[in-house]
Amino acid sequence: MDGLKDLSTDDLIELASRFRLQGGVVSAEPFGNGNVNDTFLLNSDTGNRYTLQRINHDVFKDPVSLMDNFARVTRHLSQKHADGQTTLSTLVLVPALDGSSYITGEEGNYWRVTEYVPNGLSLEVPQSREHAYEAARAFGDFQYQLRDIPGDPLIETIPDFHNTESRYHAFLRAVEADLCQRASEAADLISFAKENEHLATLIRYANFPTRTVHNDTKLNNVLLHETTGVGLCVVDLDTVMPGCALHDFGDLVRTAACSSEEDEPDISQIHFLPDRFSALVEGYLCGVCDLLESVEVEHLAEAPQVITYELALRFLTDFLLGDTYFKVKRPGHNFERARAQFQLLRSMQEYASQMKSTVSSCLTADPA
Ligand code: GN1
Ligand code: MG
Repeated sequence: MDGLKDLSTDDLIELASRFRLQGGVVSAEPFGNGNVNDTFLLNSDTGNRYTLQRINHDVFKDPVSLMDNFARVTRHLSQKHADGQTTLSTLVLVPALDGSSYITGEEGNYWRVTEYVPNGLSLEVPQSREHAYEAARAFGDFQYQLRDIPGDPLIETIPDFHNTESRYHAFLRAVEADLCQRASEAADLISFAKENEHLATLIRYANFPTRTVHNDTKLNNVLLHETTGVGLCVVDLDTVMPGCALHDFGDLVRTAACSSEEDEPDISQIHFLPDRFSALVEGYLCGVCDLLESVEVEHLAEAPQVITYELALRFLTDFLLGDTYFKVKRPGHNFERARAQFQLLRSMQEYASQMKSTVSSCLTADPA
């Protein structure tokens, strides 16, 4: 992708030197598990650490507006933290030498630097109910704090991002085109996707309040404190934009109430975890305070199915189109991701009525 693999440590250090860092950078290494952007951890000779990120402009078509969103969101959240309205911290942008929030590099790449968040634990699979609760409380609080971000609505960094119906149509087009002759191999997954078409229209933006939401609430996008497990900081802010609260809740459940990572190749290992789900509902309802309207609360139990279905469609579509969107680590990786998500969906469907009762009982529980 854009010759990135050819970047040496010296290249990264040169990019880093264009930002106002403490000390000189002595090392730069790949960091994190993002499927879209490229992230590096920088260490400076003064002991400071930073993350350097390339914004994938094939995916994010307007990085300048994206960075404007990023700066507005972090400014707002840091003010809330300073005012004592939230215990969560937020990412801190490090300005470039010219004061801008980003730099442009070769081949039209956009780069930014944030301060490294110390003591943060980023999990792929929750290790306990407490982790699930804290992660959900943090994402709920994130939505709550952003309810009054001043100014115009944020720019949509990816239009129709959680429009499941348009994701379904893109999937149908990919099956039809079958550019890479992979549809026969994926026949079972394609059939399952079509059988579940009703999920594509269950949660439409227009039917719910528009809020400023995160839109990529994978468990690994919230840092918990590595020893106490308490929520520290929500990260990965590129898709923070107007959207629907239910997608955030659903995507967290997809990743935090599942026994396995999202690309688990052995589907017999993949199960929905009802005890984690109840912790997520409790944590989310605590974090989000009184923000939600009844129409949102009524769909909390269904949202995880919708978003799991949506991700399965996106992975399958990318597989059919030749792996052009998500980074892949091996041949068939997107196929495995799609298969895993459909398996999780099957497991969630077995628990559908229990999920509804869990939400109802959390709502009626005495909040004190
Ligand atoms: C991408 O890059 P990462 O891992 O934070 C994707 C999300 C998916 C996720 C699946 C902009 O997020 O929507 O849920 O992969 N981000 C974008 O792992 O498409
Ligand atoms: Mg992301």
